[in-house]
Amino acid sequence: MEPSKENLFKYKGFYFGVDTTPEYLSTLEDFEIKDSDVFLVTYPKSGTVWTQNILSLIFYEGHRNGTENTEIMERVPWLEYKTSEKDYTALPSPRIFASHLPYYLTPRGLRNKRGFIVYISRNPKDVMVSHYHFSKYMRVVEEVPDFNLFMERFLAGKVLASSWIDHVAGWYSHAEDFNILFLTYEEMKKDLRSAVLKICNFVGKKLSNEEVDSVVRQATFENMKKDPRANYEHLADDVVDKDRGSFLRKGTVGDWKNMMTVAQSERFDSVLKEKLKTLPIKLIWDINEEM
Ligand code: PPS
Repeated sequence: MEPSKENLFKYKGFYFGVDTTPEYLSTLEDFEIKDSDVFLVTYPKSGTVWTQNILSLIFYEGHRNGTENTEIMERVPWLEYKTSEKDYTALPSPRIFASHLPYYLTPRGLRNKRGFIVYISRNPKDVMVSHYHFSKYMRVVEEVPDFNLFMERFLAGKVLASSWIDHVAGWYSHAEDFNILFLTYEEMKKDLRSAVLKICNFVGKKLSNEEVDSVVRQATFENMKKDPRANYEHLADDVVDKDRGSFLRKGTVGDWKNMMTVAQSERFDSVLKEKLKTLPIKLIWDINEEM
């Protein structure tokens, strides 16, 4: 079953949501990169909003101390989903962008090691389950109510951002072309402070211990859930169905076990098994697992 054309279109072999256009995407190759630019890159449902919030807290004192009430989407806008009136060249430096792009569609400047890329990955069963729930909440994402069918779509890469394994393996295998920091959702969950410090060191941002504490405190799942900006509560009713979910849902490692049957999990493993061996990271499927 093919994805609905009302929700997704393919550009250079990769599925995009319909809130961008092939014309705009074709300009991104030449999108001018500044050395100070920071790009947060993820496969969907891997901790994007979480890390957008962290980057905003790291870079903006007014966010950290609550004196400014700017939407996180304003501070860390989407590269490939740009509404026409925004002028990205006019953003203050360092500019921070979020993106789901595969490595091969990124601006050429990034591939010349300019700017900073923070790439977050998450175990694909949790990614898939999170995406499945998200499709009920987000109106622009096609809802496939039958979970089995959704899983087959996910495994075939017929979802937003195409195949999970191609995305993650693509970025890892081309790491040498980029100035890139890899983190996982699971390590952020296990030790958020260390993850925040790694990001600060990578982007060269010096914060005091108290400032780091403040970032960490405001980036926990519980506190983000209470923060309307971090939970994206400004989204309009024609974009999201607030009766059927929220951006921050459970925020745990291993929630797939509550959704997938043993047979589904085995089917998932059998499709990805060989390709997973090529990844240079150990995937964490349960929070009690050794990292
Ligand atoms: S999107 O649509 O691609 O931008 O989604 P994304 O933000 O990448 O992923 C959403 C999942 O991330 C969880 N999340 C968090 N987990 C732990 N701690 C914090 N602070 C946090 N913030 C967001 C969010 O709950 C989604 O995961 P699930 O499993 O659905 O809860």
